[in-house]
Amino acid sequence: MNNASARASGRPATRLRPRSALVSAVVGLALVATAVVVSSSASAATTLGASAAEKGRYFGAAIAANKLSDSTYVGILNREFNSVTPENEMKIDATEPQQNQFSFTNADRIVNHAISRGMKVRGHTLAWHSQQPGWMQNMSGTALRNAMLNHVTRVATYYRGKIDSWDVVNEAFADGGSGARRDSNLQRTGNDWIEAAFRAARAADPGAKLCYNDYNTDDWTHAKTQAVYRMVQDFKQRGVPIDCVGLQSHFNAQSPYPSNYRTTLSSFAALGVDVQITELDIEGSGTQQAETYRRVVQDCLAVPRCNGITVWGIRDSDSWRSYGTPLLFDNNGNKKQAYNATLEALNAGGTTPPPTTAPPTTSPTPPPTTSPTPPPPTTPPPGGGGCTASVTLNQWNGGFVATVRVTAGASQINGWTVGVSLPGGASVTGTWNAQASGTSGTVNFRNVNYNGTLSPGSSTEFGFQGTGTGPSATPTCTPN
Ligand code: 9MR
Repeated sequence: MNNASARASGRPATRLRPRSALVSAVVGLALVATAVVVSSSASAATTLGASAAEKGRYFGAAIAANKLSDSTYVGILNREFNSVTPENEMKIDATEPQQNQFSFTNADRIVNHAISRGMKVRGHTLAWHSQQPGWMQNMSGTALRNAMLNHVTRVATYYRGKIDSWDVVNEAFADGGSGARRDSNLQRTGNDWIEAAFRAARAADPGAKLCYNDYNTDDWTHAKTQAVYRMVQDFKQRGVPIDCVGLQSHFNAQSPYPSNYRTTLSSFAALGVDVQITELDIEGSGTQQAETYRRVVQDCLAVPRCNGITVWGIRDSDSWRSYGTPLLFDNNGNKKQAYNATLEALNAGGTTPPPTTAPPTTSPTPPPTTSPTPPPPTTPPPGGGGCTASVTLNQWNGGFVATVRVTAGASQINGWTVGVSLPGGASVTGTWNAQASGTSGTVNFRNVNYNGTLSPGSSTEFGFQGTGTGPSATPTCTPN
């Protein structure tokens, strides 16, 4: 057992992330370059990160700052992974050991290593009942709530623009069948502590995806999974800024890979959030272990919004459960059978479109990574009613995910239809939080029953995934 026991409606449609934009451009170039190599040699990707990138995803590892001087470790890290999570260095006890005295030295070593190599960073974690420094463990009530919010704000502000996804809140639900929140000093500050943390994180770093992260939330039938699902659903309905759900996915005999794992991934995704597998490790060995890794990867690839997998360590000897040999590399850094199955499954692809068209032989330009400037949200359309829509794009070579924000004008609307004009050759392969008519040309997206009513000036989001190049024109919006 564990001993530790998307994009939200609050998110601006355009984001100013100069550093990330640069990283995206570099990654975009790398993606195109990878595709060129793939097509000319007709061979599959040879590393986890490169293969995941071809599917518009990342493949990451939890890493420790004190191992960055280990050349075997760093060699594997730099070769195989395109995302990292600091295993302990961003936790509350590490970053705020004394109240209001922040320490980022070790976390910075990891962040700098990652960013200088174009890797994403998952921030872990801003608010958690565990690994609190002594001063925080002894606090309660309003003082603790304010200290927690100050911590979230200061740390997320310090790393603003550098973090792809933050685990804003970690492990806040109880184990067992209750579906209740875990009792903790943070929970006792009031049930709204989680949403307060998310709002503070959004204000501090509007460009980072904000995740709720937990363990034993892999089996769709478990009360804990259902409880997290209801919280995310509630947050989406009330406009609490949440973009992603992290499933830790620590699997062993007591907590095995569940056959309904894909249902769990797709059910969360259907709420309009990304799903990330954040701390994957699978105890065992040989074929049994390898086949479980294969299934996890296949499940993620089958769900368009499962956009990344992180394993919780590099070699078995690096694992918090080293006795269970749960990782992809052995103690000497050699690839295990589990590694080969993982890479094979990544290369085999999934429903997410891999690059299908031959890239140009001339010097390729990276695909656009952002959408055009959306219409100013403060100007209501003529007559004071109506609605507007804007789109943000995650484009890779051959596919894209579009997130569309629908905003009501000066009057309440009770339904909306958004028209999106797709470039030639593009086609929609999946939609969430809306009903699509058609798959190519101008596609109309109509609200579903829970997001049609928008009070004046308020907004909601839906999304779709497609092959080819995503939309570049501003969508139209018409009240129903
Ligand atoms: O892997 C981490 C280990 O080095 C720490 O000692 C431990 C302390 O709580 O935390 C481990 O990471 C945990 C993660 O932060 C949250 N999910 C469970 C992970 C494994 O315990």
